[in-house]
Amino acid sequence: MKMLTSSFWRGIAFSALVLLTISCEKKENTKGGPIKIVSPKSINKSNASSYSFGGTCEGNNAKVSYEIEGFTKNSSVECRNKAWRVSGLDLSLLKDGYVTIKASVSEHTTSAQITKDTISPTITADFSTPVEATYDEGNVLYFQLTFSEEVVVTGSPRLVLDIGEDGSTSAAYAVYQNSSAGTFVTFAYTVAQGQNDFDDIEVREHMELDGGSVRDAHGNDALLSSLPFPRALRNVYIDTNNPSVTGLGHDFAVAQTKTWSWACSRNPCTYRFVINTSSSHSFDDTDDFHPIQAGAQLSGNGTYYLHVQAKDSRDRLSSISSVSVLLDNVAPSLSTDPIVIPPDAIYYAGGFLDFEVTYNENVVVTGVPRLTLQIGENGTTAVTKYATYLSGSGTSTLSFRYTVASGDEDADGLEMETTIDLDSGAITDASGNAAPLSSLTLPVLTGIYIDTSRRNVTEFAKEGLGPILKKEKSPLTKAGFLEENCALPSLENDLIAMAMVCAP
Ligand SMILES: [Ca+2]
Ligand SMILES: [Ca+2]
Ligand SMILES: [Ca+2]
Ligand SMILES: [Ca+2]
Repeated sequence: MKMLTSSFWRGIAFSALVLLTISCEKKENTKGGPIKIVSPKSINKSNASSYSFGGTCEGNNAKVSYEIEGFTKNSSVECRNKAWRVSGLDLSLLKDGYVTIKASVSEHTTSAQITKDTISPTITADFSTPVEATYDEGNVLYFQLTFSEEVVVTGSPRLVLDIGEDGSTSAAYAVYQNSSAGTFVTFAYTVAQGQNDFDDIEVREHMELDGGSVRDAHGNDALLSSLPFPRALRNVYIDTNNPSVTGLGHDFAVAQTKTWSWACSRNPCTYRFVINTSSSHSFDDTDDFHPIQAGAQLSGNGTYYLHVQAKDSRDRLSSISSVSVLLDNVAPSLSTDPIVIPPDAIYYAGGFLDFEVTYNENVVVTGVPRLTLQIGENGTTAVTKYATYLSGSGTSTLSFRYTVASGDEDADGLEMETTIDLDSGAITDASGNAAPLSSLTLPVLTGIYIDTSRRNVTEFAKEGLGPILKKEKSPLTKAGFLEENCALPSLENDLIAMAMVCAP
């Protein structure tokens, strides 16, 4: 009996608990809450005209009312299977900015704030490209774009570079570098061995997404139209070859001294060099490299050679550059032969007295050096005149000329000095060593006469005896021509002046 009584009360208590439980569930189903809005997306350019959102609820068939701030067609949906969803709303007329969404079921309400952003990020005109330089294997070329607003990058968008000489380029990719969100997007390209470009690297006009994306925080794809980079990156080169010595060349001019300077096709380099008289040179492995970039040969005669080798920071060696120079520190000397003087003759007004001076090597003339003549009676009436430099610079023989002037008279033979008057000019060899000017070796000058007071063959010609003109410079004898009243025996040929007969 006791046991029956105990079982009875336990049965009553269990039934009450079941009834209570059923009663509570029924009450909450009717109310439909609590309600939530689950992770609403931003409203952006692509979803604004067909926007969907929703959340969780409890009451099946309960009426869930929603309200979007600024939207005029707010309505309600039913809670089904503990969820509610609003689809296909055209929110394109809402202003960009923060938007509040509210949802309610019976006395339960909830809200969420989202953003409407329909402006796509754009690429601005601000950018940076690699600094002007020559890049080696392992060097990194950085490119940076600036967007109009912060962007989120996924995957590995890339810029396409054309590397190589024009006409034989190959594509290379500067790939997006992970970076904190912001308006800057950086791309990097690491130079690989074997690549070279000595006529500017080029960048193609468009970025490749390569399966990635560039969007703002609200899901708007960035507008990736033309990049702001110049197509060719001026003075941006790639050189993965071994270094080479630059700045050297053979000298074709003779010099007294020579100072060479050199550089390297890339920086930094160190160098070793030697100057000798051999056209080729091999360095020993023990010859050290130094940062020195100049060497000099300050004396000597003959051909000297500079040999330079460079080493870059990766211990790659250049080939040996060898250049030469011809040094001359020996002054010219005068030929021991007498100078060449005008032929013995009588010279008239307008006639030329031509001289030649010869050195043992080629000389260079600047200005108008001259030979000093004395025209007139020796020791009394003689006056100084000059046979001036005429031609011959660059050769070993210089020509000088005096043109007989009206009034010149010298009946006892020409005289001249044994020193060349530079008259502010210069005579040197090709390297600048001054040529000697004094101690000219003179031949005998006493057969050279000047007579401008008497009729000469030119004047005869003016009188109509044309053919005689050709013999103006004929070596007429002094005795034959100083006489008055010369007669012309015939006009048959140009030797007529030689045959001219003068009256006693
Ligand atoms: Ca935006
Ligand atoms: Ca190129
Ligand atoms: Ca010389
Ligand atoms: Ca004289």
